Amino acid sequence: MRELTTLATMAGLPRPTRAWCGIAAAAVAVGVTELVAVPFGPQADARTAVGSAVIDATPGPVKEWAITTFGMADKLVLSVLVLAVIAVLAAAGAALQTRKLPVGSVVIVAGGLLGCAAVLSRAGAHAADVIPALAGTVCGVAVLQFLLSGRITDAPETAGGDVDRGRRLSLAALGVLAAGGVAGATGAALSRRAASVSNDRTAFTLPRVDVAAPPIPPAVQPSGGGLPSFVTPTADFYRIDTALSVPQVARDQWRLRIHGMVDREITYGFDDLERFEAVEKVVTLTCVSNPVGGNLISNATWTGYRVRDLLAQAGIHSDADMVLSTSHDGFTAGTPVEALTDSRDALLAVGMNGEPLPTEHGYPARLVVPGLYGYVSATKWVVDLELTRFDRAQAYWTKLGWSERGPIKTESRIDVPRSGGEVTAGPVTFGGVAWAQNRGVRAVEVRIDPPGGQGDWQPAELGASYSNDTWRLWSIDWQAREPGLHTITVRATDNTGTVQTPDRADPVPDGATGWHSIVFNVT
Ligand SMILES: Nc1nc2c(c(=O)[nH]1)N[C@H]1C(S)=C(S)[C@@H](COP(=O)(O)O)O[C@H]1N2
Ligand SMILES: [Mo]
Repeated sequence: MRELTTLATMAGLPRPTRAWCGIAAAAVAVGVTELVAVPFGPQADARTAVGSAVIDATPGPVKEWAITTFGMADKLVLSVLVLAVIAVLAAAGAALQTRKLPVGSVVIVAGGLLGCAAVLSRAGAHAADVIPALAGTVCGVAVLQFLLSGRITDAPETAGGDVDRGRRLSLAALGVLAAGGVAGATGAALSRRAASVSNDRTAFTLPRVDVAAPPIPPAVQPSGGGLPSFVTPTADFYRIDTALSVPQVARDQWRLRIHGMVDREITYGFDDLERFEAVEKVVTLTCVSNPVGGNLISNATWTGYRVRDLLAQAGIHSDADMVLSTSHDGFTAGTPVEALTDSRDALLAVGMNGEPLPTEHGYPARLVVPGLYGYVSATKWVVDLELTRFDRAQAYWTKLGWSERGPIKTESRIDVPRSGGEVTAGPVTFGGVAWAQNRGVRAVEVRIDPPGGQGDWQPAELGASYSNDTWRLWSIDWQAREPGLHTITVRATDNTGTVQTPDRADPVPDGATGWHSIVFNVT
């Protein structure tokens, strides 16, 4: 008799209500997984593992599209997307579930097994790390079976007909959904807290600098408001990486292994670094994915040790031409040996703007190589340097179709006015930045086209040149007269005399080119 009622109830439940139950059950599955994962450690977090697996499996062009479209919000978008896909599948499964065909439960089990597989595919995972995902799956299925069993809708006081029964079930599902959400958020927060190296970081005092960076003259900043500051405040520094959760590496856990084509393999602990001269350098980092006019470029003062000094102890073979650096989370970059050993003083940086590296910028140590895009040089959370050859090894982005070499191209950007901005007639100051790291910027020219016409190239006023490895700020005074839409265009010339090319190139495979233009309205 019970069987019959249940069957009838389930068939009688509207599809949207059942879909709701599916979403609620999935929330419980994810929430319990997150909560149970706390004592296991970050490697047992199935949600992050799935996200990371998605990042790894995403084709290069799609990754590039995601970075240029979402920029630094790419990880948030991915996390929301993963949860949305789970919700949609769970909803569809539950909507189709019948007594004979438990589609919703099958979907949850399949998702759970995928989660387990993702966990096991990550570096450093143990068999036991699938326990949280299994526990989550069992709870998710149990909750779905319970919600759809009819036990809520069949309670004796359900006399008000289908509408009431549906509403009561929807409310129950909502409660379950909230519980799953709270469990998940709590679990994620506890995991983050447990793994966090923020205390380790706070306790770290930067080494006393042996070779200080030259002081930064105020003249690096030209007149005119709205320009970025020459040194980017750490909080505003762009961030790009493939790490869905920021790797947490404590100093006493950190090792840097140097091996491959060397006379003797060396492994440094963090304290071993004190033997080397501490160097401070101001270097502008740039991402290869920075579109023309984009903001994936920032400048900081870095404190660290010359990579050259660290490598010298190992004795580099003369036929090695690449250093393959690997991060704690498995990212790799291939950097020419020359760029790491010549006079540009590539750094193993431990400090940024006078503070320990922020975790998201590579704590406790990362590479900073003047003149090269980050994807071939700036490995964060770096733990391994292998001396090898470009004809033997490939790095993360090179495997996906990016160029094996990534020297930064001569480019410039307009920061003022803003695209589509309004400018009132009278005197105004426009400005922006220009960069050609390792060569340096010699000149910046600006062209302002009036409505229906074309202006002449005029030299911009340049902020003082700090070094060839840093960007240069520019500004230009202008009289706004004629009302209407104007176009402003900028181009830089580097110290080799090369003028920034007008030819548009995509960020793939080795960096965007083209002139940055902005349309503004004089009123
Ligand atoms: N471990 C790791 N290091 C990494 C990356 C990464 O994905 N993982 N991305 C690189 C890229 S593409 C860039 S542009 C720089 C960005 O450094 P930032 O986030 O400190 O600005 O880091 C580089 N180092
Ligand atoms: Mo990058």
